[in-house]
Amino acid sequence: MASKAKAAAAAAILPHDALFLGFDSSTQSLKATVVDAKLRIVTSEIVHFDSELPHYKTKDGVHRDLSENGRVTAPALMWVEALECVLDKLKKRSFPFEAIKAVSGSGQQHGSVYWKKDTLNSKLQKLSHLESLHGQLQDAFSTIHSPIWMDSSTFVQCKEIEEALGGAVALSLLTGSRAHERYTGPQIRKLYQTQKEVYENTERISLVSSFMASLLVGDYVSIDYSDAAGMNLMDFKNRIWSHVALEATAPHLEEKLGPLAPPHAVAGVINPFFVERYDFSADCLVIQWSGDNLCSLAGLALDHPGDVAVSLGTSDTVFGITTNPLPGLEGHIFPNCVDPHSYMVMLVYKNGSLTREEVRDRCADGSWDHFNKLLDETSPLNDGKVGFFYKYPEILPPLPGICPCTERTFCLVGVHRFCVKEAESLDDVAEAQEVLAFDPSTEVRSLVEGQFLSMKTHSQRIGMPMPPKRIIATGGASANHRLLVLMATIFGCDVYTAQRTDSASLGAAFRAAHGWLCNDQKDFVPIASMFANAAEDGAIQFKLSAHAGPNDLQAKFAALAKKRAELEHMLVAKYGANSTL
Ligand code: XUL
Repeated sequence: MASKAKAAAAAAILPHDALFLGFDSSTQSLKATVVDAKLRIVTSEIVHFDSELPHYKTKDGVHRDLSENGRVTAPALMWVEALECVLDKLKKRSFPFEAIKAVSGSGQQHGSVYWKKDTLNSKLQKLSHLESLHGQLQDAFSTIHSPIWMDSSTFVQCKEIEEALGGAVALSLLTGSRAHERYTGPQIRKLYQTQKEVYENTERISLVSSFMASLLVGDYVSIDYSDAAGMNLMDFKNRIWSHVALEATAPHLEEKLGPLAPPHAVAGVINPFFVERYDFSADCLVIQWSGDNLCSLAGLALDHPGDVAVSLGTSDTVFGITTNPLPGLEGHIFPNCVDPHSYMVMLVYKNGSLTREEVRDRCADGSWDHFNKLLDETSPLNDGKVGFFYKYPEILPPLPGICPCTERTFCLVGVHRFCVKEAESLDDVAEAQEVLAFDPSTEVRSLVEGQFLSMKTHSQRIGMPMPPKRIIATGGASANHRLLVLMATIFGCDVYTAQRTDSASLGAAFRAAHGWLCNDQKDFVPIASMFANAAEDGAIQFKLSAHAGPNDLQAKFAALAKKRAELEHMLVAKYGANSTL
């Protein structure tokens, strides 16, 4: 080990008896995960909103407003009560709260909480341990309905904000993403336009992450600049609020948002409420909370540019670290929450496991074994047979049209199949004829190769180094080894697997330890040096599941990826002709 790295690792040693607590305030539950100084998981606990807090009457953790298309909210008070509930559960098990040196957390991204005027002085800074937290805060919000990431009711506001900023690309270049209906800026604008009195009566707007941190500190906690990139309000390169974006959103917004903070910073010490009730140590630090996807990046121990995670779940998600992000119409860019010099780029596909299951049911009698056999019957590259499977309207690529009557976007669904030849040039590919059907084995391979080829192309387009350094695969479908082999060949790197499903709360616990270290060293400490001191049986060990594969095959896949991208471009031009993209 070079002497600089040795010194960093030596500085990154956590006190041997310390514990670090990470929460994940997600859509359906609040989870707590505790790690020790060697980053081994000590314990975890969870509260499910629907079943354990039924009086909030949520379904899957949310309220769907039947009177307004696309409106999805959650009651902020439920998240407060969940915090008490999860801590009560740990207390019942005689958990040694006093050993916790620092706490941090992960929150579902984009959701916003509206604190009513005068709440800070009269309630939040005056918490009494003799009463419940949710009892004391039940009248703390100017609206009890917090819009969350599932909301898609702000189409109009997205267009207004994009127009005011010079278009979707300009907004993305400034804030890291084009306007998205779930993003907080468009949500705040809608609240300002449709419930002005609520907006006026709000003294502070928090994200779910900074809201939960505020409860622990008993004061308003800043929004961290990683989660802030999910708002369409922050100049993501300079990590400051963008005045043009603020003005295009709502008046006097900066004073309601408060200052931004680095994600590894100390937000404060834990409020006496938690010391009295649960026996936390009075000097336990609260480290800034951040967004769930960002915390997952930390939980999967991605710590260098070129590290990528691919989650094969209901929707497929790809995220990774880069120092050279390329904002555009696709994907999302956030400052990395464990490294001030790099960024996390993220792509979300709607056609993930449900689309794989649809092809399995149609071609393989509903059996994964049969699906795998069909995959084995065909060779890599599928003899040039390329497919695009959109069971659901896809985000990547977006294929939207604008409905002339409602002016709402609609997206095309369906399957598009093409045959291309190895010798063809990209111009020839643009002329390729669509075919109506493939045989079952060709269909199966064109689906899975297509999904990975698309991930590779779009990741590269948003600035991910290619090939990646390594991929950590997660999610249900990562149990299928054949998919991992294909992923390794197409991306051209080794693929590791992580079987744990709690990367967000685990990442929050790692971030608590990391924030504590940075504070202890009075300087930023690279998280990699903290990971270097983890135990062999710690939570950052992953299994090597598939090797990169032969170079010549990788090169052929790279050529096929280009041809597929050309076909995709053609589809967007054809079906997205009326769109504003
Ligand atoms: C990310 C997003 C979701 C939520 C889920 O942009 O909207 O992944 O963070 O909690």
